[in-house]
Amino acid sequence: MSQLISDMPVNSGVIAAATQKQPDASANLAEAVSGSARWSVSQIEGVLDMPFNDLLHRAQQVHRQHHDANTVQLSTLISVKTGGCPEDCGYCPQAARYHTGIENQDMLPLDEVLATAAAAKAQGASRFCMGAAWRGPKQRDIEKMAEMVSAVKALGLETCATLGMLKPGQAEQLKQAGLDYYNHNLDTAPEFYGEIITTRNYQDRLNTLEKVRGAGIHVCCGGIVGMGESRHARAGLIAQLANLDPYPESVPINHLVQVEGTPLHGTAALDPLEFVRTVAAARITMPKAMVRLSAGRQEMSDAVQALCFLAGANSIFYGDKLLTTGNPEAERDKALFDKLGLRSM
Ligand code: SAM
Ligand code: DTB
Ligand code: SF4
Repeated sequence: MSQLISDMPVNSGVIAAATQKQPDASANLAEAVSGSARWSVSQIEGVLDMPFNDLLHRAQQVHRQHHDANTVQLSTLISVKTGGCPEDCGYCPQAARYHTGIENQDMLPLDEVLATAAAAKAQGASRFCMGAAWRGPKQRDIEKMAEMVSAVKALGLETCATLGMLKPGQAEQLKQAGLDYYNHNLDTAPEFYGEIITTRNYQDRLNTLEKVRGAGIHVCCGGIVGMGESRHARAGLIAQLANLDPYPESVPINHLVQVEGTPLHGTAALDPLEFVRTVAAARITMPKAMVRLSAGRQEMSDAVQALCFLAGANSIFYGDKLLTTGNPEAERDKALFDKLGLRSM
């Protein structure tokens, strides 16, 4: 079973140099690629502490070894069931206990979801991610989701779902229906987690990730930055993700979208360069993963987004809405891609 790691000892050959200012990370990178590397929190803190130019150079080198440097994957999100969630995630506008003014919506009918998926495909998205504001799906929900997944897949899109905690057998049902990815985030470092969520614990999240992996579904797992955490806590999150065995195929790095009515509304703003550093650390420690520049892009300048791509982000959410909050209009993203010479996939 996956275990919480703290500041654990690391395998031999893992870079000690990452904690120095001019790291030679090559030995460790080889292990990271083979999946055998184990990163300590302090090593990742060493990466985050690097001079900015060195950090971005290293991230870009790693990126180019494994990915086309000018290609970005596009996923479109839809909220198939909105609001009224019993959980207490302090960032989330969909938790029933906070008064955020969002309108609750029961599960959307299949034809509406399919129309949105077809439109996303026509706009250039390659993956369609279906999110639901549940603690976890009930059996009847899984049956409806399975139907939705199959129908979206039949349109020629990759499928992703984020439905909360899974019970035994549910991941297998989703896999059977054709689900390619399941998104379930660790959100933050273990030591900061209790400040943000109390209704499910870290191990619950690891257990769901293990069910997803066990069913043969690709894992999409990341976190949120800008919730008032320290750099040490950002290192702790990246360590948890990078030490999953294997590390996730897809790693969304969300910037907190501050929503009025949630406990985290009013959190002091994070320096955008700290966000860029976190993206770079994800790229360096998880070389083959798709690192997604996720929530928070609407509030980000083109320049900060460009730095995130330079730091190794190679996937975005595309379309004018995330789940309940805004995302850049497709036209703004097309203009940004043109400006940067980026291609979509
Ligand atoms: N209810 C399911 C769950 O929590 O697993 C699935 C949907 S939930 C909205 C998916 C993820 O969105 C959360 O784990 C969190 O990382 C991210 N998220 C939610 N609200 C956010 C916000 N205001 N800013 C940034 N990310 C957010
Ligand atoms: C992820 O890591 N970010 C997405 C997706 N996975 C489901 C969700 C972001 C939600 C932002 C707040 C909202 O729109 O409600
Ligand atoms: Fe519910 Fe998911 Fe929002 Fe947490 S993040 S309150 S589980 S919808």
